Amino acid sequence: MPNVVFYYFPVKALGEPGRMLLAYGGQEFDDRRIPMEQWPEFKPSTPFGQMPVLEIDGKKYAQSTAIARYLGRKYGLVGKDIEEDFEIDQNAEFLNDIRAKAATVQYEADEALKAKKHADFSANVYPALLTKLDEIIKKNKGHIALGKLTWADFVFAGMFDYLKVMLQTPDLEQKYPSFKQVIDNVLANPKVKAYVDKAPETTF
Ligand SMILES: N[C@@H](CCC(=O)N[C@@H](CS)C(=O)NCC(=O)O)C(=O)O
Repeated sequence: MPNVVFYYFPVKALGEPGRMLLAYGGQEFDDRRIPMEQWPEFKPSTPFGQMPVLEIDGKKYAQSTAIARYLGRKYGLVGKDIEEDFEIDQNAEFLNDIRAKAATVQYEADEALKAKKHADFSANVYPALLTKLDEIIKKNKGHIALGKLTWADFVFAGMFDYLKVMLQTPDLEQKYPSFKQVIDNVLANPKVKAYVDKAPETTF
């Protein structure tokens, strides 16, 4: 078995999809959670000055979506042809769009402006995006694409708590029960469930 190290901050956010996919693949890995105070020293050793980073036998792989797609290919969580793969990519990009929109609010430094932006996005931006996502998941019977388990389900399930924090909606799965279906479908895999059960508890 290759020597695998997964580097990320001590949170789920963009790191959890990769960790869950490694667990799905039955790949043992060193789950290296870099504390913020060690980050400045570690940062220059990463391909883009960012985490997550997946290291396999000394070779470093970066960008969370590329990592998820790579592991998805490795473990058969893909489509049967390039058209099906396109559907996974397209819907995974849509998840990234939602995350990116919410991040513009979450990382606004000015608290008053952040509150204003949140109110605006909650009224005018998030509802259409979340309704569209709900439709996609319902059409795909509890999955992000292709009506079956793919790596995009792991992207969603892994970053779900992060999304809830950024959307400031702790009851997101109550509002959209289909979202919970995706998470349940990922956790239905015993290896993923075992990883999640023993992983350090973090809020997002
Ligand atoms: N496009 C990148 C974004 C990665 C990213 O933004 N990582 C953040 C943590 S979520 C980071 O490393 N921040 C520290 C920094 O930029 O110094 C990906 O999807 O992996």
